[in-house]
Amino acid sequence: MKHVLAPTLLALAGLCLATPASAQADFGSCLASLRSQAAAKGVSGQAFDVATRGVTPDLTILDLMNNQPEFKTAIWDYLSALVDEERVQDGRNAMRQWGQALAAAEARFGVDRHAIAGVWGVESNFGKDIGGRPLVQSLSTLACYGPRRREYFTGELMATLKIVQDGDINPANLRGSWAGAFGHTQFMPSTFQRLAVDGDGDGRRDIMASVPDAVHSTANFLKKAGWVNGLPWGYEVRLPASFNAGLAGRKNKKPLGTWAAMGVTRVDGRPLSGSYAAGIIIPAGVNGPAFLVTKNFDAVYSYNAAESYGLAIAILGDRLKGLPGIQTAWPTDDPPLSRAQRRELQQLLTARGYDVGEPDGKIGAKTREAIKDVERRIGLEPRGRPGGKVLEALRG
Ligand SMILES: [Ca+2]
Repeated sequence: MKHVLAPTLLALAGLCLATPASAQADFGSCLASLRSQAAAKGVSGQAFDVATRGVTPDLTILDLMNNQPEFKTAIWDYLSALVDEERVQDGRNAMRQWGQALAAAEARFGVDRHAIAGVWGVESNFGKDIGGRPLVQSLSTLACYGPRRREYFTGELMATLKIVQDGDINPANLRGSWAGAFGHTQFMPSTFQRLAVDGDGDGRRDIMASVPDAVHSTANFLKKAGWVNGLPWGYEVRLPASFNAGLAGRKNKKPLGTWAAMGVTRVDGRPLSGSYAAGIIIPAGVNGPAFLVTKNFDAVYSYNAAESYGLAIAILGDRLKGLPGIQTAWPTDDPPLSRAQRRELQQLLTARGYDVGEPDGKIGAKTREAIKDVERRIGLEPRGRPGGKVLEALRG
């Protein structure tokens, strides 16, 4: 739920911001207008005033939008940070610790606990990375100053105020990403309203403080998105040399027998058999890994409407089940880095005198600029990409 704004929408060149003092004055009149909209949505004036008391706009959010990387992240870079050994180990620990809650959610909604854990791990790193920005502040900033989609963020602000008014979550705890996704499941407030459920039986839905509430809510999301109990999400396949790439696509589902007749085989050597339909996706083209995907992949896909994202959850779930990760090599000669390797890269950059901030494995604007410098020196296009060649150069 984090990526509600496509990076292309965030190229906000020339965005003109008011000075802080006049922004503050504008913000006051913007809030007054939001207050009457809230009243029309059933949010009491008192609840609105309590939630917005002392709130100032957070203009750094608009800077964050501006600092999105300008090139599209390759799927292998995306996956190598989201599904690395560290996250698999953290996931095993989380599944052990919260085994009862996961089993209860699986039984209640008929959704595989590994898929639930996959979402949890990718969305919030099992609750360790839930975002620390006060939701009312972020969403009122975006509702008042957002360069696009102000109506959308106004709606999310209204949903947030309802959550506070209904007493599900202590407003002091209501923090999340700059775009307003929050909690272990990183639901947007309107998604919370539609789909969050009580998992621990205390009568409240609290995806911030209660892991059982979060995993039950995730299971409910996947169930409502069409998850079929007992159906695999899919698996990696090998395509025949003659495969027509035009047949690829999540939505182009065919019976397994049709694919088998074309010469598609499972990469693990098991037979392609089952009485369901599936599509084939080739995220990096016919020369990279290929996956056969069922309706359950669509359910995971709907969490964030991105193939790469759905694949991260699916593969993490597989790894947590004890299955191997992706077998086929990605079509690149510059291998992607895990988070541990990204931290090493940042430490090496620091040792060379670059200011990259804390080596946290997150590739922010400072790290990108430093990497661009190294890329130039070793004859690569300066893109700010944390890749194996840059790491090797710094090690040497
Ligand atoms: Ca609860």
